[in-house]
Amino acid sequence: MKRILLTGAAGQIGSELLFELRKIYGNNNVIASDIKPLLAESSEHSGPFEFLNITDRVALFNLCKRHNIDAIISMAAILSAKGEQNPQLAWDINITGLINVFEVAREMKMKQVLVPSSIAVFGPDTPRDCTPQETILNPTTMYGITKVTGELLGDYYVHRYGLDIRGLRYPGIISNKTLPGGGTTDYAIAIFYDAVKYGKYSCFVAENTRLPMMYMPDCLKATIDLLHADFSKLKHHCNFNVGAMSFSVKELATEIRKHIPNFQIEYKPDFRQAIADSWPQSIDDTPARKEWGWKPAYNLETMTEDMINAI
Ligand code: AKB
Repeated sequence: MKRILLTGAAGQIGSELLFELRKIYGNNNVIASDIKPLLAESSEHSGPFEFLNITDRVALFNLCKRHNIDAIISMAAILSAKGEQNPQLAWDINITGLINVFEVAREMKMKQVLVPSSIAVFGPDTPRDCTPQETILNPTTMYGITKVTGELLGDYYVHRYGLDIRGLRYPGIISNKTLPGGGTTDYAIAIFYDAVKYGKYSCFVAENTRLPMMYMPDCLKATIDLLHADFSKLKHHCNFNVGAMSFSVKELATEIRKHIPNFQIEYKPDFRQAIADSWPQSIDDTPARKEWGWKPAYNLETMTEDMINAI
């Protein structure tokens, strides 16, 4: 039986992953942790929660010992836009925090570690369409730099110490339970809330900005499928591309208008435009499909319908 520590459990992905993990492993076998309290009261009461600053290795080690942890899923991270506003913080959380997780896992001989990466590992000189998993990785954001470093570190711990570490590159994740914070792809969520509430949205990237995106149910499925994949069958470990859908803001607005016909959108690109322009428009996820059977369920139409109904 696994005893899992989930860091970043109050975040956009962590808060929903927590419920899925508790369904599979049992409430008391999944310890939620974050630097801030969990938002939904129900999550707090569905199982153990601990405050944790991931940059504090001693606190992380003590928590893992106290709860007899044998697997860590580390969702704590500073995302791309916030990372550009505070690069040092992004490095501290995304790299110091990550190496703490790897070191504690090594010392305690843990069974498994899962750490997410991101499409932010790619940069302006990466091929932008159907971007392969193995290609040029020269990111121009601090977030991207930490994610490339994290993938390399993860692979290092696999080969050097024989640890079971896995990771996948999330595209923009669209969801309707916990709002994201500090990402470039956040517009693809804010647009739905403003469309439903006000019938209009002011977008911080231009209308032709096209990025790879994924709906939360697929994100949870990808994460759990990779977690359960047979390690001996994996040729890659910490850098799986996972694709689902890819659309421009203009195409998303058109899709929203099928449900909210008078929806209005204006474009006021800010510093996040340059980040979006440095990322792929669509990605090739052949290794994830071949090595652990990845297959998304949602496309632009089904995701939009579900989002609007949920909000
Ligand atoms: C961000 O926009 O920073 C994240 C990501 C693509 O990793 N959503």
